[in-house]
Amino acid sequence: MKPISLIQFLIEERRAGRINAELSLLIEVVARACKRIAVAINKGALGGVLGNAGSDNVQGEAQKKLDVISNEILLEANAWGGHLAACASEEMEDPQPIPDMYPKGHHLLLFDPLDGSSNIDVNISVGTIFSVLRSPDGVEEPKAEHFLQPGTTQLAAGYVVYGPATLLVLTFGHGTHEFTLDREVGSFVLSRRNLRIPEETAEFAINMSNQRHWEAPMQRYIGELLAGQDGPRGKDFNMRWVASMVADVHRILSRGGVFFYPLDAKLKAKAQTGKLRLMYEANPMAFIVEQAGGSASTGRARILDLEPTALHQRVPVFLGSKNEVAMAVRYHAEADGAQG
Ligand code: AFP
Repeated sequence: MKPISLIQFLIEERRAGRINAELSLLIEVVARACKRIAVAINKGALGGVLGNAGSDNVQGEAQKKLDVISNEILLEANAWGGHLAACASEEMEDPQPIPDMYPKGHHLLLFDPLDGSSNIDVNISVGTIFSVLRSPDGVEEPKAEHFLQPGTTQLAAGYVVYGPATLLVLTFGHGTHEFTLDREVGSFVLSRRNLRIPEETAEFAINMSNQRHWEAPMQRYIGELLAGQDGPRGKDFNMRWVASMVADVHRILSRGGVFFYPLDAKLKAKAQTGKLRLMYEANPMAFIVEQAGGSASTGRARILDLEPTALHQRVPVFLGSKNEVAMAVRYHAEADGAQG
């Protein structure tokens, strides 16, 4: 079969009436920006891009040089095309308006420009995550409050994983599709259509070093997986943790599995409601995973149904194979019920 480029795929989606020209352009622009990010990452130490930038982001986390570079690449690429009303990023406290000299579009773009960036200096996969919303009608200059729409309203979501190959995974709400960057030609090419996450799995992803801080239902659920064949589950489970959500989610989309970043006492002590950010990490990943037949929950609610309260809000994240997410959610409901 002839390879299908991302551009051709977008044209077909337009013809099928699933996206409009502006959204198609937006995805093209984000994909082009991510190719530039991939080039910067690939240069590594030779490009002088490793290490800390010497600044903190809005969450008080030390920024890597590549966090700052990736953010700038995405902002610059998206400023002038006329497809956006505003963008928001993990790296900026407030949304970035479109400069007055350029036309404005009807979309809002949220992104985590370089997720997993603490892995950069050790040459482990990192990624870009993005979410697209409609800008509310009649709003000239969107503010943070205009981005606070539930995940169910996303028009598109995707991520790029910068690994051994650079891959783009994308959904418009009609399945989840994977494109591989052909470096010689310089374009993303459809490599897998309609990814499916098996309902059953024997592989989980969690940062086990936080075990003693977890809530009781999380302790119970993971304890049963660790007990393996001798425990109540009657089978052995394998564990993987890359500490780059994009890489962990991509593995789950490729061979199944379940990912957890639960709320724990360590986060609560810092007055945090989770580790991962709702608007540009949890929501787009939840959309992608649900479109591939998986589930995504906070342990107590479906992520896509959450009513956001702040641009940089954090939430617990459980996502992946349906049956495992359901079991972990059931243990939380039982524990909450027992507490009255
Ligand atoms: P960084 O972007 O600061 O490296 O954080 C990555 C991340 O948000 C997500 O990609 C990982 O799943 C998670 O944090 C890893 O967190 P731990 O370092 O606590 O395991």
